Amino acid sequence: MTPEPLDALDADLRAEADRDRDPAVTPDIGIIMGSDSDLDVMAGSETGREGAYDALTALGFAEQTSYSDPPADRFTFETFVVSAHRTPGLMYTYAETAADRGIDVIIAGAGGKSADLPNMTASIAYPLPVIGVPVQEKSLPSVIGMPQGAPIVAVDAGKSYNAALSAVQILARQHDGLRDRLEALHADRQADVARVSRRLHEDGSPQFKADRE
Ligand code: RP5
Repeated sequence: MTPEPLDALDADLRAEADRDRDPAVTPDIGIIMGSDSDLDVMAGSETGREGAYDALTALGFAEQTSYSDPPADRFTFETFVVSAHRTPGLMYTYAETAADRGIDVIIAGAGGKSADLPNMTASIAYPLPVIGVPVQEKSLPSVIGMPQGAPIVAVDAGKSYNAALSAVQILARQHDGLRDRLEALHADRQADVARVSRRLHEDGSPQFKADRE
């Protein structure tokens, strides 16, 4: 017997796919992960590295949490937990409905040695592009190891931030405004490097290290 919350989530995704909403009010990017324990890597965390959530919000995307009451922002993303092994039916539904729900790119992350969510999602959602994020180093072979003719784009372990930038690069081919935002973000990062470089040079290594601690 399928548990009721799983059936309900599945039905919501399928109903949304049938609604044929204006693309301006549907999420442009879908983020999925195998477990909520992946969230710090997939979204980013205050104590660790920045993640996809941080990159997307820095680029002016808003997280869409309701299909009927979308954010005012033009560009949005959604986030779900979808387990390839524990909820394969939900994975199938998510990937199969993504394009009809307005999603243009999926970012899929999973951890462990059998990190099959990204590669299976890529197979089902094809030709929608899927960017795989190995949540751990040991997940890398199973995320990128796709057979000939079954493509996935993938980033290095833990680099969901880069996956978000890649997703926006894909969208930017159709939206000039996004290209400008990507360039501005890149310029900010370059300025950060220059600021650090000048400080290291002018303070000297011992002082720089002491200030950093
Ligand atoms: C994978 O197993 C998930 O992506 C996660 O990284 C890992 C552990 O999942 P939990 O046991 O924390 O739910 O499927």
